[in-house]
Amino acid sequence: STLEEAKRAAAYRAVDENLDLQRHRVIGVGSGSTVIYVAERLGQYLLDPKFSIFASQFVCIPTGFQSKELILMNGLQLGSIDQYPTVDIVFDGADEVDANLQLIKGGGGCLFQEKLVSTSAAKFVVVADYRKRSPKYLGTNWVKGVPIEVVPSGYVRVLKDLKVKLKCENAVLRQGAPAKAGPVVTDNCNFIIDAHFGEIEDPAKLHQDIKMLVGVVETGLFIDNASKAYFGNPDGSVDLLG
Ligand code: DER
Repeated sequence: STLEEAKRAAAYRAVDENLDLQRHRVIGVGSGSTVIYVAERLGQYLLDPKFSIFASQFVCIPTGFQSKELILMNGLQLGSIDQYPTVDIVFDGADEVDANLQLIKGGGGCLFQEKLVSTSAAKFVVVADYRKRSPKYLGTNWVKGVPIEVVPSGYVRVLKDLKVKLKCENAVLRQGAPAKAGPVVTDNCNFIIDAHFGEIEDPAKLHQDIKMLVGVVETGLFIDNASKAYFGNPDGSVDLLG
């Protein structure tokens, strides 16, 4: 489908233009459907005699279970963020990107490990399709709310504080149905709350306000973190931001 081609085009271009075979060794691999093509491309470097001498040095750091599977499926060497706390470059998807490269992430429920890796990386490159780009504010195209990872015992408290303290009228515990009865449980054994704030004019402030609530582990607002973003278009062309 053209959507998959758009994702592949963005991912391939992002890897080809940003991976420095001489300098990059510890490579973060994000989560979701676009980053599948990042892992695919990295695997191709491994199989290409021109590059394999460098690519065999790659250590790929996952951002969750699915990400780990991608690394292994593409024959790449798996490392952990505690073994490699400093990451050279990370490629990851996003749910929405605003004009200042601020992100909403967490649609796939992997935001904690994604943020742990992306903020441990010298360079964070976003790979996305055209649907993810918002001309102005976050909360414009992505209407599923800001994902928030919370400690299970604290989710009722966080829902109350979102409503009372942050005037959020619509915040819900993310359910696993139909795949699983009851709430989604993250790779870190936590819950996810999706909180709707409409258009977000000051994502940095909103992130801080949410982060301060008791029970919050991390928010899906990635502030001043991404250095550039590649958006794949249906015709196979790719737009670059940053
Ligand atoms: O949850 C996330 O932040 C993932 O990166 C995800 O949102 C990526 O979306 P995609 O499946 O459209 O690439």
